[in-house]
Amino acid sequence: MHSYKSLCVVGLGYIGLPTAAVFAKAGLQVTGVDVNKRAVDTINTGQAHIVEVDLDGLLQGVVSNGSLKAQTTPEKADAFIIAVPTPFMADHKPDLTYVEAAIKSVAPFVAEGNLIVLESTVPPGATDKMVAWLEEVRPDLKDGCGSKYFAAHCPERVLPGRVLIELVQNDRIIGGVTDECALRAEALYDVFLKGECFLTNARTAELAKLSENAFRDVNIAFANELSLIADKLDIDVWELIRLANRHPRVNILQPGPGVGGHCIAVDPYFIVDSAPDEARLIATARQVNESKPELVISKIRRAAQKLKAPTVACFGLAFKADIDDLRTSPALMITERVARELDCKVLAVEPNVDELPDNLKELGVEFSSLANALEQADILVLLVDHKPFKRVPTGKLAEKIVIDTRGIWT
Ligand code: SAJ
Repeated sequence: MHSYKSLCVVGLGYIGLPTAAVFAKAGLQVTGVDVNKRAVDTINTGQAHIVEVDLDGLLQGVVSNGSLKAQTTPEKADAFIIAVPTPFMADHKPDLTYVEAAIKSVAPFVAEGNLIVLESTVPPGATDKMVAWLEEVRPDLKDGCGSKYFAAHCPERVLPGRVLIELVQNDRIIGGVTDECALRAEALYDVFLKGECFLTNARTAELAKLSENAFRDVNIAFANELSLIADKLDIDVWELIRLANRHPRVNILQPGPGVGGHCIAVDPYFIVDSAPDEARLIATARQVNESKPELVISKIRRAAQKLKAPTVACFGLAFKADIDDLRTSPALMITERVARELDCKVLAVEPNVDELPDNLKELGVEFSSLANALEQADILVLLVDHKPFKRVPTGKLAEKIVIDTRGIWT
């Protein structure tokens, strides 16, 4: 079996940094690369520039014993992992410019026998594109994938908040450009993986990752659509779902104010872009989920119009429960729109951050404690099911207008 001694990880974000640290802990000499100099400097002090459970402690150990170092440019290694963002463009088409820049930045350092793994979530065919970009700047490697060097797509599937556990425990799909590429990539992950590796080709691995997140998006859309139907028919959607889920083969997910995060609200569009005529259900699910924040705002607007100069309290800004990540969050977007568009005072409660983001500060939104918001506000809008909100006694909600998008106060 092939053995790796050194690894270069390009992209030190929510996936790249924990991955680099776990490989370093497993004994590889790891160089992490990021264009963000501040992130690199922070990592080199043994601290993470992102929040993830137990990551700081792990980093501290591998940086101080010299097995992980960060820098802004790549260097030679036995294997390379690319874990850069793959956002979409204005028309929802995947933007692979970071992948192209990453592979071109490592290209001068790729030597015979090296392995290159693409971990970023990408549309089908992107790993082949990565290989073509490499060979464009390294003509000496032309048509050499699978013999001179090796390339594979090994998508990550870890859940924010449980990254270090899931990185090691989850099964992994290994999509080789050739069969030999897949075997070489499997040998790399074997260094730390407790889950099983499943070998396939790169295109299947690419679509498998997208399918996982589209599966969840479609199922959340089903729950969100049920919430609209139940609203119209004056039925409590939470009770409805609880009851339906007593069936042994039914497991309806939870409705909410919309779908946030960097994956589930993005990845289905990559499938739609690859097969627009066929991906009808997946495209509709995106529409249903994207319409949800607007419906919540309408509800708040209708409630506010009934009162004179009301105070609206928004509970939760993160994109899901018990995390501090406010990026791509429907809760944050709803709070911002309410502050911008409605004639009311807005309080925001977010127990997982120390201060409000600038856009809310600029709009005059007041950062409030839970107790103060429950006391002061006329309209209570529950946007995220954080633990402290679940403990609010029902008495505190009496005589208030409650708009509960997560079903914990109804
Ligand atoms: N949500 C609901 N109702 C639900 C479940 C979730 O409205 O019943 C919302 C959440 O509030 C949040 C969004 O969906 O706004 C996404 O949250 P999530 O917990 O479902 O997923 P992420 O985005 O944190 O992580 C997902 C995971 N994918 C799957 O579970 C299939 C994770 O395993 C992936 O690694 C990650 O995307 C990724 O990086 O692709």
